[in-house]
Amino acid sequence: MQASLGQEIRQMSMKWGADLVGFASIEQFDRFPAENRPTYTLPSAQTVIVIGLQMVDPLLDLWLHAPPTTGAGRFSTGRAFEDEILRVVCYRLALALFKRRIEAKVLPYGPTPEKEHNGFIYLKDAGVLAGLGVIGKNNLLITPDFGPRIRLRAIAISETLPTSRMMTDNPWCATCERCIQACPVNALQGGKYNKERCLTSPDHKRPLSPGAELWCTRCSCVCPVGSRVPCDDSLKIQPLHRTD
Ligand code: B12
Ligand code: SF4
Ligand code: SF4
Repeated sequence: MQASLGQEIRQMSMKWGADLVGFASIEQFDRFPAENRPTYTLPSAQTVIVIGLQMVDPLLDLWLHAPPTTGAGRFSTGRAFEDEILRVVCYRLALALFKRRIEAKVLPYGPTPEKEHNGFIYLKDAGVLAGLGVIGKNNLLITPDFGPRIRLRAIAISETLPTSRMMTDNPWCATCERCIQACPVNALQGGKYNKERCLTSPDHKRPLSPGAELWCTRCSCVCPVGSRVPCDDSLKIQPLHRTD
């Protein structure tokens, strides 16, 4: 096992902008469907590196779309500043490893309208397995330093590295219900996340311009864990128009 390579990967990732880095072994992903395992993208995968970026401002969580000249492209190329930073960190890392003849693949972010099964992995779960934190009552990965205000991305590599220790306790949620109370559509009631309800939130897809919109962040904004940076997702600027 290459402890020094793990440390080097951590240092490189942090230098390029990552706030959290964790390592999970490939066997830990056996619990997921085959099309949601890292081996779908990299059959020789041995270790999964999970990279986290602190969400410092809800506006950086902005989703940008192709110019709305045609209906077709509009929702197919969504990307946000934070995800772009994460992508750059991951691709730089993959390139650095490739130069050392280590196979490395940045794992797909999520299903696309064109391809439901594209090998995307469950990033929150990967974050838990890589020791970054635990799943909170808000159904998000909460981390000691940043709470749930962290976005994630992962790389699979063909090298076996020492794995991070998983957090077994959640010391925060037992006496707290802030996220449950803050949800505008009661999607977190009863201790179970209700995706259908969540999707009806009036705070999802708030348009700021014809090509940019914001998603609801209430259940992460209100979480007291690691809230060193104040989080306020009430926009001071008025949306230009609504498209729906
Ligand atoms: C599709 C999607 C959505 C959909 C549906 C979400 C869903 N959960 O079904 C919609 C659009 C509604 C959505 C909303 C949001 N999302 Co979203 N979403 C995704 C995406 C692309 C896939 C998620 C998925 O399908 N997961 C699989 C399902 C089965 O997971 P699940 O229902 O949440 O249940 C799992 C956990 O509860 C877990 N679990 C519970 N306890 C434990 C314990 C252990 C030990 C383990 C291992 C696992 C575990 O097990 C369940 C099954 O695996 C991911 C990116 C990715 N590739 O992971 C981002 C992602 C989950 N979203 C994210 C965010 C931030 C949001 C929003 C805040 C909106 C926003 N501003 O971006 C809201 C939050 C809603 C909420 N409270 O969960 C972040 C979460 C970051 C974090 N800190 O957790 C992710 C990881 C994107 C990213 N790049 O960082 N999302
Ligand atoms: S993202 Fe918004 S609607 Fe969805 S669970 Fe969180 S607070 Fe509720
Ligand atoms: S707001 Fe409270 S209950 Fe919700 S995830 Fe954070 S600590 Fe847990």
